[in-house]
Amino acid sequence: MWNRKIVSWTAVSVAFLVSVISCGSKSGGGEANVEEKRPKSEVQVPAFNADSAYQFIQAQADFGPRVPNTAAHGACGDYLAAQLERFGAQVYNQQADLMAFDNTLLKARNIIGAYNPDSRKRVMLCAHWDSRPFADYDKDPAKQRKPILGVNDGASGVGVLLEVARQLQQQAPAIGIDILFFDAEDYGTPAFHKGEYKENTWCLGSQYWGRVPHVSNYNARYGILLDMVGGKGATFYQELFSKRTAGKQMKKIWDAAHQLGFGQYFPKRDGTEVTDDHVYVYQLQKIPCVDIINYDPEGDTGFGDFWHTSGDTMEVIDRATLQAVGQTLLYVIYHEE
Ligand code: AHN
Ligand code: ZN
Repeated sequence: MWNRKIVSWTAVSVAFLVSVISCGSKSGGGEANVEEKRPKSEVQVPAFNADSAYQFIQAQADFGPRVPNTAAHGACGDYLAAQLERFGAQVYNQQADLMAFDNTLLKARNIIGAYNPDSRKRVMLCAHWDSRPFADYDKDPAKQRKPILGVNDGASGVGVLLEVARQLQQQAPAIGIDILFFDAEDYGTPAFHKGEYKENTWCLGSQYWGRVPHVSNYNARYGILLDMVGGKGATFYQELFSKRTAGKQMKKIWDAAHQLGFGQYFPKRDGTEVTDDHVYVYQLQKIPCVDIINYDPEGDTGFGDFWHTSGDTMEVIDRATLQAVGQTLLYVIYHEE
């Protein structure tokens, strides 16, 4: 009777001692920091939900064309800021009056959501949220001066990033993330314009942000821009300005896509050079930025038959493409340390 009690208490105290020792070797001493870093293979990457992204795209499309100086544009801007707020970001609204190619003054608004704002290790994710006031590549001349719905060209990138925001709230990555919705990207000089030529008429919102970032002394390791990332059978050939100025980051993204089985969407082949928001992020803030943009080597414009036409509607969107882009993005973000 007594013997058994002594034996069992001894067993308990030995077990306690072992646990103290093993705890001590984990959390104490100089090795702790080394041990706490998970090997990259063990990083848990959340699952991107393409249905959710699709709904965020539909919600934007439901406002109608989001052309600056219209009521739909204002309402959609409020919606986007509220969504970022709801998903736990610190939200900045940058209002600016920007001059268009035809001297129209655009009431523009960049919308920025910051996660882990105090971290100096940052990656910026961007997309433009405005839609084009003209369908200048429409086959029907009667439609060419009408605004487009901009579902792939505009809403797709924003929809993917809203789903990323939702994931960031549920599980924080090791770094800070800024989601930037640039305005007035797509108000560039239309094909039918006969007046005086003006430079830099595209990407007015990112040009403004490049001159006046949402916080002073802003910096990020690099950026990723999403443009037309929802089209069925989309191919993201390697855009050449990105390849030249952010080649290392581009390789990391394309390698991730291939590792995840999305290689057919991300050919490791040269596309063309595109004047897009990433150009101004790099030129004005010296932040390398990779443009993931649909490029169709067969088509007339290079961007797909829907591009700057009345056909840029929900019908061009395929959840499988959203999944490929969104999951690749999450993979890259959650592997940063
Ligand atoms: C030009 O056509 C000069 N740039 C294309 C940028 C763009 C427009 N992306 C979407 N719409
Ligand atoms: Zn466009």
